[in-house]
Amino acid sequence: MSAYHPLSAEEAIQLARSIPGRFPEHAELECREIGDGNLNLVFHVTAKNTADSIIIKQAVPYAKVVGESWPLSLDRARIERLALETEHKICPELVPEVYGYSDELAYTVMEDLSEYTIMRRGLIEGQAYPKFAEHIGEFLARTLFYTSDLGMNQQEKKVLAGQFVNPDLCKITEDLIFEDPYRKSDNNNYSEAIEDEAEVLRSDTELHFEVTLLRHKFLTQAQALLHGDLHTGSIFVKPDSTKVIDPEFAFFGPMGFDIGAVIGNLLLNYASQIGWSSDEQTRAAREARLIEMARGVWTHFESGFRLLWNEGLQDEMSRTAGYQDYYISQILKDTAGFAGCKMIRRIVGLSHVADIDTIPGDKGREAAQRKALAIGKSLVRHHRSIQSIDDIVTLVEQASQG
Ligand code: SR1
Ligand code: MG
Repeated sequence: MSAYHPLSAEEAIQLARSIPGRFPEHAELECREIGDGNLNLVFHVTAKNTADSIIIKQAVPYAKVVGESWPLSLDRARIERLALETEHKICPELVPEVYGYSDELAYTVMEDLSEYTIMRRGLIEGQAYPKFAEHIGEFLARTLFYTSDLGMNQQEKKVLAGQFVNPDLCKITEDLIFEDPYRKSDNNNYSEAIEDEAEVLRSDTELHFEVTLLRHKFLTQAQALLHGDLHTGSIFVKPDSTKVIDPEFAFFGPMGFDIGAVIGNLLLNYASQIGWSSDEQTRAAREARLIEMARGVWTHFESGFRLLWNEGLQDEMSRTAGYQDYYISQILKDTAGFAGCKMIRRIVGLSHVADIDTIPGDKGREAAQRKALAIGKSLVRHHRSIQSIDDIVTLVEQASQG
């Protein structure tokens, strides 16, 4: 019989106490459940008179956002923990440290990042993060290169990929991102005001063709270990530091899916700017900053990835002249397509983004939704012909002008 049960605050405190070296011996500990995501419990355990603290994240056997009618495997806690450990080894500065875990109770004890801000929140507040593109570009280049057939032994990669078989969470993505927005589904969620847009998404067969190509890549291309849900709610930021959290959707998939997730979410914030009541100048400055951030994510990824390739390539055949350029140009096309899919799902699908949903006025919110859809559709539609990051920027700017 499984010992699994959701932890109580008291159990979380006992657990915290059992982690060696985290709290002074007689510290008085307090615990709050602070999970506000879609899937898990998150306990914040703090010591009363010192700055010591930890996080305990525990999976529940269903999707919290929907309820017990949507069962989800607890194995995702093991996958998340293993992904955190793998990513932390590759990028120690950019991923929280794991202090302990139980696969049976589906929890992970990890570094507390309370002094950071969730990036989505920071962007909504108009904060600038000048180091973000460099940091996330490095995270993407290193994690994707070192878990691919380019950067690791190919037999070991197959064994590692076996530990990241993640059917339940991949199914969420397959349905919510690559299928539901293009058909009638009880999962979908959008206001009457954009019913015309939803109808276009359901009937546009040329768009369906492009989405199907991207969906097939997601289903079949085990290129590297992906974070799998790299939106701005999975990233903690400070002006000088970035930490990537929440890799429970991790699996071996196409690299562009992670890069596209970051860029798509920056572009969702870009699209939201029209709905927030800032003056023209502020809005234009924020939009320009977001475009430069999106551009920077790609350019830092690309330069980092090329450097790792040139210095650490494990695969002899990949030294073939022209192959590096070809490989990177394919990742760019995928990045654009996946970014577009991610934008579309956040407007008409089950799970939205606060950047747009919390816009106070109906008209401003609708304008932002339409803009996000226009950009998303354009990126999906044209992804196979994209040659450079400038092409992506041009598509975004054209789609924004209607
Ligand atoms: C049922 S889970 C909904 C969404 O939340 C996660 O963050 C993923 O993006 C997923 O698609
Ligand atoms: Mg998450």
